[in-house]
Amino acid sequence: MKHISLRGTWILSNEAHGLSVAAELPGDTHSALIAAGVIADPYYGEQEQDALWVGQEDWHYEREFEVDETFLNETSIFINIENLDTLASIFLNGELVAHTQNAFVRYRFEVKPLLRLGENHICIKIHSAEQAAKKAATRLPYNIPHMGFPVQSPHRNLIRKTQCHSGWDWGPCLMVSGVYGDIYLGAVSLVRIEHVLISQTHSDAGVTVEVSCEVEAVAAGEVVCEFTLGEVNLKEQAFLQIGSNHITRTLIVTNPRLWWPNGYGEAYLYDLRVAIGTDSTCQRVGLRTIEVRSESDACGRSLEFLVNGVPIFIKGANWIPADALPQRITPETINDLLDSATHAHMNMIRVWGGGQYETDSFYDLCDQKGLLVWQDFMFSCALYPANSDFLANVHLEAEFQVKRLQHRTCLAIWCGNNENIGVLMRFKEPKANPYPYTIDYDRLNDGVLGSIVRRYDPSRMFWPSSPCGGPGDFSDGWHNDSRGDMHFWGVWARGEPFENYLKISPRFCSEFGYQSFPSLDVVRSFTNNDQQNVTSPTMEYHQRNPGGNARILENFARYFRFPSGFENMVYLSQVQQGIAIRTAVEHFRRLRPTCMGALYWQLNDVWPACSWSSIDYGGKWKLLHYMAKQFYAPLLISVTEEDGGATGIWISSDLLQEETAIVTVRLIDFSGTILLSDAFSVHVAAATSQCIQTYASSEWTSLAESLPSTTFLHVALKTAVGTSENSYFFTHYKACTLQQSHVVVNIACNSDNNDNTFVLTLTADRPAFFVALDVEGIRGQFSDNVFTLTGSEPKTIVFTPKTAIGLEAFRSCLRVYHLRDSYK
Ligand code: BMA
Repeated sequence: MKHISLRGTWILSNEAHGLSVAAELPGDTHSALIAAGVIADPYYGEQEQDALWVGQEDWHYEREFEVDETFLNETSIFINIENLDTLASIFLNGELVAHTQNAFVRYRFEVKPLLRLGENHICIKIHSAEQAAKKAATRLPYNIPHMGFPVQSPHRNLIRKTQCHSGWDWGPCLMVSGVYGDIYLGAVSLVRIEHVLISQTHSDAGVTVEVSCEVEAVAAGEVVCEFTLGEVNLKEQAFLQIGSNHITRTLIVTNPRLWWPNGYGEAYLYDLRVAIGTDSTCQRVGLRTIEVRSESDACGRSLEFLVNGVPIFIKGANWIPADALPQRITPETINDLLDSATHAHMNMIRVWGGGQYETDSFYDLCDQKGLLVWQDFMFSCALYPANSDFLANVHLEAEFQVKRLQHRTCLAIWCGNNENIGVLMRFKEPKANPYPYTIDYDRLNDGVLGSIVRRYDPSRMFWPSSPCGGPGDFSDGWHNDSRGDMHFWGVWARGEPFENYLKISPRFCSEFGYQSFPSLDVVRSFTNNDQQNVTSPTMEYHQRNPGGNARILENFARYFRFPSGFENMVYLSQVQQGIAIRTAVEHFRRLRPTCMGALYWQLNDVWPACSWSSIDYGGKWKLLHYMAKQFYAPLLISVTEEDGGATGIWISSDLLQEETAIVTVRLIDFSGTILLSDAFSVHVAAATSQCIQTYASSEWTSLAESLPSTTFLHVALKTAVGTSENSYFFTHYKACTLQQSHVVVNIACNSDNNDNTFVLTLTADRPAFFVALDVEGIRGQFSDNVFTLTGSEPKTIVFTPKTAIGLEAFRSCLRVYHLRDSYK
């Protein structure tokens, strides 16, 4: 296929404002206007307000390009545009090519008759999605509501664009437009490959891979088809008719190297090359089976993922777009975020339905890193129309995305939407008149999305909604934890205590979250000094969940002595967030196999803000992310109060083999005196959770007067393949008589291999809790963070900077926080 790229610099203009600026495509309007100095950075202060007008306007992108004779001589020339956002009219040399109305479709239009030799002109006129949505709302026979947010563009549910562009409870309202994917002209005289779909059948004889190609032929005739999968190769002739053709061939891989999710083995990928006539594609494909089990059982109805027949306890987080400005999303930012996910032992990412079907590089990286993907269709927190135009539009989108992603090794499940069953009964309109809304819901959900999955990807589960009880189950998944997947928001949204996580028993918890303030350097990126206070206008402006900052402070009062100063508030908010999510995850893991998954809300941020994320905007790990690395580790030791008041020591193992572990249990008072020390060896069964030891409360109370407020329990587990440590308090932190502890850090450059890492040795004269290290302004990661220094033994931590830095610069930026130090 011949190719003319239309990537590069275009002119972006707006007639009404007499504006004309240079703009990159792929790219978005707002990024171009920021670069040209027309609008200020909307992430700083409250400057988003000064950018709201941009989404209310129409914008034109245009440029010239050259076409030569050999290109023009081809039989068919088409324009390929991916992620054109959203309502646009494309003109070539002044002639209309087509109108578009869906940002999630790859458009390919024949343009040969409109092209000329030499210079050509292309113009993409983008109509304001915000204006179009308002207009569409006036034409509805009945109102179709959506959840609203503090700064928002209305009626986003009537337009097929990334729903969170219109504002969310963690994101700005930036109604961007532009083209975010590839844009080029392709020329062929025979065929172009539209899609390659695969199916795998595993047996003792090997893996049979059926490769099915959808091919568009511009001329009839014989072509050579070549299929190569690893070492297996097949070359044959095929006859093509003009128009759409399907070519299906079967390849058998004997002795396959299987693909495994992160933590279970290698994510091995084979190259699958398909060449048909003059067009060819290459995909990377892993050989594995994925089964989603949802079966009635004594507890209700399960939700469980099995890879290669092995039940996987799912550990992960919810993914939102990597940036509110699409132009800033690069393969590097995605790689960095997904690396952070795997380093915290995650094995699944949920691509949440209020965002976007992700870029090819996102799925490439998930395939490579062994990250399973829970893929929502892009519908969220709203009801949607089901008139024939809307359904036809959604049909195009779903068919394209299912065919595009079907071959992905990482793709584990298709899910119809985020929380739309829940909102069906929340809005006043469907409450008053449920029929049209319920029928509309089903027509779009099962009628279009479900049917398309069944047709083009029949081996994968279509899960109607998240949360839901399972296919065909319309019960209230929000409050019933016995079936399917659950979104548990009692602790954040209803202000319930963290202990309430221990009262639920989900089969699979696909959302639960707790907010924190962003890290100090991130706060400093969007505020001036005067605003660095948790109730300042800017800090409240960057909090989109009404009352969110107050909720964070409310729990300081519930659990902690009140922190002094802004820095300690930021620190404690991140510790508190980590404790909340850790409480839930430890419990969910102890519930295995009743519960088989935990995806916390949310991994990342679209802009610098107060939110539920574990990774700050820009990629810095919040303390929650370091704690996730601990609570998602394959071997986890945890402590809980058993029924009857005894203290139970638990080990949760995701390992597929048994291990022998040495467990130590120490009761230590806050001055550092060890009151009890137990060490024993235990047999840790594979892939299970077990209570390995209990202590009656009388055992403790005989050792210390006023035990709950003067002591803590430190537990540790050591095996040949890993370690885990935990500290357990008998009462709320604020009731504990913590003693001031002096933490000393010794820093050395790692001279071993000249790799510019720093080795920190920390000691403390008394126990110090939630010890957290921060280097403001320096990008990089600590090998561990947020830990207890018992006072008896030192701790060694390695810091790996992203870019080389000197010892003195590192030392001067290092700050050490711990709980007793957070208050006067
Ligand atoms: C969820 C999500 C999002 C939202 C989050 C926090 O349930 O699905 O819509 O951002 O809660 O409120």
